[in-house]
Amino acid sequence: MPQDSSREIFKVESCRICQSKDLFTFLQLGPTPIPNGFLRKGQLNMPEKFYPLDVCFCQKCTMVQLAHVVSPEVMFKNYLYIPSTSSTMTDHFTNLAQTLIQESKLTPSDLVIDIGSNDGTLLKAFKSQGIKILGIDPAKNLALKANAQGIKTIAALFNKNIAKSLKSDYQKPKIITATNVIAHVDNLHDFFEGVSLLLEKDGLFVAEFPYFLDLLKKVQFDTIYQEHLSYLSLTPLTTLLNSHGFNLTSVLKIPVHGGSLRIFATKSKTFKKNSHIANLLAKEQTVGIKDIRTYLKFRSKVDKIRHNLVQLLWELRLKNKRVVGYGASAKGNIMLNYCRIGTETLDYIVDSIPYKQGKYTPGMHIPIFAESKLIADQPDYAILLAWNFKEEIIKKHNLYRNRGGKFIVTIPQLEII
Ligand code: DWN
Repeated sequence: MPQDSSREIFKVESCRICQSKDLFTFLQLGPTPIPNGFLRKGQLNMPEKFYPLDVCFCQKCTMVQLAHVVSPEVMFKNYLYIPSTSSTMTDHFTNLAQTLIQESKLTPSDLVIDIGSNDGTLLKAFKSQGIKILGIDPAKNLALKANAQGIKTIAALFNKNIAKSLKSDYQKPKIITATNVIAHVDNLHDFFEGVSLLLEKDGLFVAEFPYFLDLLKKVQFDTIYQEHLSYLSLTPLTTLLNSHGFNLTSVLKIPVHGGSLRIFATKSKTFKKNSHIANLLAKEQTVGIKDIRTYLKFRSKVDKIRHNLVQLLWELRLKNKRVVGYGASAKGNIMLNYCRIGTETLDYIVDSIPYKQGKYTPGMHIPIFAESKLIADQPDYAILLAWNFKEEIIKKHNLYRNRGGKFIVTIPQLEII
């Protein structure tokens, strides 16, 4: 259903892939504030907007999706997530560009368009190899930053109309990439009509997104939030791609963001499929993505994580232990709001991003400081709220741990390291 941009939120009446109305809500995490909506001190006493966070699955095509859509205007107009703040993601995107240049035999006359290009981290890697690039991103603050660094970026939310205007102003791209984007798109049919219009006839569409089977297996419920409208698996995605004349040619499981999929799709008539596709589709069936019991089991695992975490923090408080948070991430804010963990439990959160330092987390209003405070203050425990960077973060803090400091990891299960 096309979004009425004048409305801030609306309820999903039918599946965004197959239009079925048979949507089963299996988890309710809300209401919560937008998890990237960090507050300045002066905003703490002002009214804060909370939005529902109900998750449902389509009993016809198995697409897992939020039951409400919050306007992209609310979420992306001033977007604070920047992948280049972590070496994990910078390395990841450099490798992706090199892989695509080699496998697609790109030459300097070829154009690559990145939808949801953010601060241009991926496009910089293509540009450094002499490939023509163009970014599209709805966040004006990020487009400004990317253009200032010589990464041509159009500040717009990609759709069929944008594709039409790009088609008249630019050559057809040989590759269109979309990393951590399609899960954020409400009108997926309009999106893929745009990709289909823009892409070179035998061109390649490459997308990356957190994989729903990883979310299910590792109980990554804190990655469920308003900007992630869909939680993608291959079964419904194949239905969607096929309906726009695309065929999956390859899929690859990758470790970023707790476990993601990289998919390759083309409209070319001459294509080879790799065997992983059939294997993963079969695995989705055996895991039971069509079975309501799968989702009810997931819900009880989520409640167990909440119970165990709150219980542990209570015990630590009774022992007068000092606990802080590490990584003011969107997922961390979902965890904190769902478990009602506030400044009564966490003194503060440390984070490497200057944007976030000096601000407060949405909903629970926990103050955010630079990472250096962890060493200066040496609290007893730090809850790792950015578990997707567990290795990178813990590797930095031998001194903190050698002095007796401990990290609490919550996902996929509670552990103290
Ligand atoms: O879809 C999205 C996924 C891909 O990532 C976006 N919607 C938003 C984002 O989710 P997030 O906010 O959970 O992002 P991060 O990048 O997982 O958050 C990590 C946080 O941890 C950042 O605020 C930076 C911080 N950090 C840190 O303090 N020290 C990160 C590293 C690597 C560090 O060493």
